[in-house]
Amino acid sequence: MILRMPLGLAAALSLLSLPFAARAEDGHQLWLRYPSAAVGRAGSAAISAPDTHNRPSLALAIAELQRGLPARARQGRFHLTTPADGSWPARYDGLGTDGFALSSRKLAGRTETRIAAKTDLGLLYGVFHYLRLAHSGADLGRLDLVSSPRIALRVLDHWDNLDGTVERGYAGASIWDWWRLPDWRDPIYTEYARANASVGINGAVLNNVNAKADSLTAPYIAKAAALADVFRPWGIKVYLSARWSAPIELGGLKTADPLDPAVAAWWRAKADEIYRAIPDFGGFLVKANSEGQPGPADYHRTHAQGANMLADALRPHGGVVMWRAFVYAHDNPEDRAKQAYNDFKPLDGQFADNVLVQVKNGAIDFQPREPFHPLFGAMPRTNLMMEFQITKEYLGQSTHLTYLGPLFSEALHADTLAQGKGSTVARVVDGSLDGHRLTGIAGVANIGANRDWSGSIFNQADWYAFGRLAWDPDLSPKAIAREWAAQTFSPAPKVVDAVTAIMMPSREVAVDYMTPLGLAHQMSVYGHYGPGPWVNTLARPEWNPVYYNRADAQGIGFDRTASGSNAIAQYAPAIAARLARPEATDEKDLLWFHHLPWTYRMRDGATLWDDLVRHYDRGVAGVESMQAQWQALKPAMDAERFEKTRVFLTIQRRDAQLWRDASIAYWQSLNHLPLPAGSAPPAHDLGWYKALSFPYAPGNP
Ligand code: GCV
Repeated sequence: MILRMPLGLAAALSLLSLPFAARAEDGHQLWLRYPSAAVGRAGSAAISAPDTHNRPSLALAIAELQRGLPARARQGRFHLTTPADGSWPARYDGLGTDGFALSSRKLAGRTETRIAAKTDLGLLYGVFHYLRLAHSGADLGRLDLVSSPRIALRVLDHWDNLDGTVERGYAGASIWDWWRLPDWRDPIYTEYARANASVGINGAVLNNVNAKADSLTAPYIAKAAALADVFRPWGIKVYLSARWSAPIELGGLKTADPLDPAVAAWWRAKADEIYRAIPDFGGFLVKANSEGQPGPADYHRTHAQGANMLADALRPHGGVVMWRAFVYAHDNPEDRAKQAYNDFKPLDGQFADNVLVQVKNGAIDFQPREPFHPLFGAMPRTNLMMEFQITKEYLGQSTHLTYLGPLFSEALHADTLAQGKGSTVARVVDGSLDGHRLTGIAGVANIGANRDWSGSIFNQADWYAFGRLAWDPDLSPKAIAREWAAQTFSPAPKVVDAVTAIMMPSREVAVDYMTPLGLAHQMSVYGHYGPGPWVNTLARPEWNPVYYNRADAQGIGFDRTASGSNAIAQYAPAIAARLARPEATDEKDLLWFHHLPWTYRMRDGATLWDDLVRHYDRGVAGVESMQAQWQALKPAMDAERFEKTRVFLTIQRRDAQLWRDASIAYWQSLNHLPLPAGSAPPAHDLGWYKALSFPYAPGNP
């Protein structure tokens, strides 16, 4: 079938069929702006594609191509094909499900572009990739590429509560309108699905891991089913966080013991009920025996026994269990960083084949920098999936510009050495290291009801980067920043260069002003936003910053060598040997692994104290430089997005100073050391910083 229509009309029609932002530059259109200058003028595009009857993903692919085709590609011809539609080139046989091939050539002065995929969803991904190239200024006349996702399940975890709040959410209320679902299907759901599909995300866990059993009741299953219906053509499956004690709370059982036949039967019936409403339901995500949540350990059963019981219930339907390894217990005096490994490593090989153990990138909790979690590489007979946090609980939340591409990439490229050099975390996660087929990666979503979705324009880049790295963990964060900047602002090289130059160092800048040299979890009690290195009053020891910094008159840092908690022994022997010696430890991780005197000599000859202060100074200077770089971009920016980012950078500058000054004031109250030459004293005394209070910080549970 050849579709030929004036592109102006095509664009108008597709705008009618998809919800569209009336206000132009408030960030709502994300990276999918397709600037009207490029698509709004008359012209014609010829698209040959199979009949779309009963092929909703194919229909979406065609509509998206019509909607987004830039002026310079308008005279071309496009062919969309799958093997079922004939004329399938043998060289594409190796394409994975969801993968696509893009090729183009000039024929009689016209560009012929072929988008080929094994599935209609692959075609949709191919179209999005074509448009990504088109709006990033690529040469569209000589394309020849194939691309398949390396990881099968590319999932957003929403920590959204049924009352509309979002735990650790900094972009307003939840976008799920549970109250009016399933009747009212807000157009935002389609926009959400489209944005995710554009970067290859194919799953959404709808509710918070701190789950309410209500999500598993019939009315809420019907609500989830309505969302699943909207998401389906975009290739997105829904999953639910399951509360372990639901058989008691909903089923009236006396126990949730996974080995009790009545409990297993309850879950089987529940799974059957869900699949009747959502035939392609993805499965359950479970937080068990962690931070007060119930779990199998309440009945002296292991995580594997718990996960496998649920997996049995889902297996007949093709569902999976994503079982979180984020566990630590208040009554366990062991170093918190060691507890998940201690619990899970002995269970390697015991998890069912439709279980994925979901491991955070580091062993504590989404800090500005953490060494990779030692479970990666330590459980070769288990499907391990990665959990990143896209929402920036510990990285300045919505107002600090801290691009997470480098953080994600750093974790994925860490070498576990589990099977010699090159045993990267990415190869554990994509299954290639240990031959796993069921693979997954999750990102805790940073999406809310704010017009700009993520609480700031630049936070959108973290959502984007997560999707792109989930598709291909080897993509460079810089290349991702460039393509995001081109689509979000302008493909003009000057703009792309300048925006990328702001983004790339930004995470390191935040590390510098918050938690340099391997410090971690120094955030205040008020929503993990500002500084609180002195805090020692929280209910559990490992919730207190002093637990992590261990600072006193003599020194600072957490000894995780053999003379301390010996957490380093959880890594491969060659890594542990390196980490045993401070002088062989990467200085970025120094105080994560070592307790050192303030006078310890760093590699550059400076004392640890002087170096620490310089890092704080560098952090503040880094924000100043981001401000100046942004200011210089003003002529190239629309007023609305320019101003919002400008103001946010002002907030970030103020916060960076606060972080620096408060931290230094506290360390000085312990070590009484002078500041290095050229470093200004904190603006206030320690008491002033301690007295600051921010009781209504957003996102707190
Ligand atoms: C969903 C941290 C956060 C909690 C979060 C928890 C988790 O502790 O502060 O809000 O709870 O991680 O990942 O389960």
